[in-house]
Amino acid sequence: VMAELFGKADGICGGRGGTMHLYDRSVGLFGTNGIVAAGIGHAAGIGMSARQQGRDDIGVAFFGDGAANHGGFYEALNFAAVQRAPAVFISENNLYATATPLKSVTLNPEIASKAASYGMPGVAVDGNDVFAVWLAMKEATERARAGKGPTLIEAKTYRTVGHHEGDPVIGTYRTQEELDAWIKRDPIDMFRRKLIEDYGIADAEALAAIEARIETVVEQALTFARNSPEPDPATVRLHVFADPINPPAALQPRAVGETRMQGWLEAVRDGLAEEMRANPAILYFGEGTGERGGSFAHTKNLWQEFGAERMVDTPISEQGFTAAAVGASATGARTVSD
Ligand SMILES: Cc1ncc(C[n+]2csc(CCOP(=O)(O)OP(=O)(O)O)c2C)c(N)n1
Repeated sequence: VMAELFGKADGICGGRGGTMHLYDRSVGLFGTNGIVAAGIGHAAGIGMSARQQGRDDIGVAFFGDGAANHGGFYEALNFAAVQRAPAVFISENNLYATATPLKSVTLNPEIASKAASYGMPGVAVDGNDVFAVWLAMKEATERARAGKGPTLIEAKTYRTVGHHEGDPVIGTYRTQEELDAWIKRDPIDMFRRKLIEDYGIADAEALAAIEARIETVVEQALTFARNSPEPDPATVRLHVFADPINPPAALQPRAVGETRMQGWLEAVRDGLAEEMRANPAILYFGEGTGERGGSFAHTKNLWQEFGAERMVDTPISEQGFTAAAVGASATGARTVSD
């Protein structure tokens, strides 16, 4: 990760991602996202894809209070809820979207309460209390895995630094008093006190040893990143297009039965049916694709044949279900987004 932040060749994305597009499939990280709220729908699709493939993985999205005012949030939560997607949505409410106070951009700053609009549980927790967050996450995860659908968790917290390097910590939108009050509630200090004083399950010496170990790991990561080579300019076009573009196999017609003349809508439907029979990982997301079979009958009878879990009749939420399709396709499903 450190090498990635340095833009180096040994970074997890070869230096191409940086903080905005960190991606590491090996640990289940399906991308941080430069577009606020875009990852929320991905998590819905990641959960649906896992369910379809019989895995007990769930989709989890982290986002800010600012993202909770974005259309992507509303569309994704509604779609995830009605699909009972195995997913958890976590809004880290640090009170400000860059410099915009949450209470100045919504008359309902209680983010957890918005879950009720979609018929899913919304849980507000002290985001600086490690145990409270852990417990809320545990319950939400179990609920998702039990097939009961998604949960929205609002972790109430604060950012004690600027939004970005060079952002003044106080001044235009925050006061010194507010900052000081939150620094006193530093989550790591609170956790340390709880472990030592309340639960008596750690002592200061043991925690100091952990901290020293972390310092060493970070130092090693820095050295690794500094010594890593710059990406080779010759690879600049790598990952820009699929390689090869239009693989020949996909263009070869598969001979199935006799040739017959039909309208293109029927041909679309039959082509879809043929592919869906051959590949159980194909999911179809679209409006009106349920029992009725599509506005133009281009999915007629597919819902009856493949069931509602594969022929997903979506709300009118193109942003929500297209994002879900991206998440599902990144995790083993092949998704048609209509
Ligand atoms: C769709 C979109 N609009 C605007 C931006 C610019 N932008 C980047 S971060 C940010 C604030 C995000 O605030 P919040 O969602 O509360 O997350 P936080 O940074 O506090 O974790 C904005 C407006 C963006 N990246 N994407």
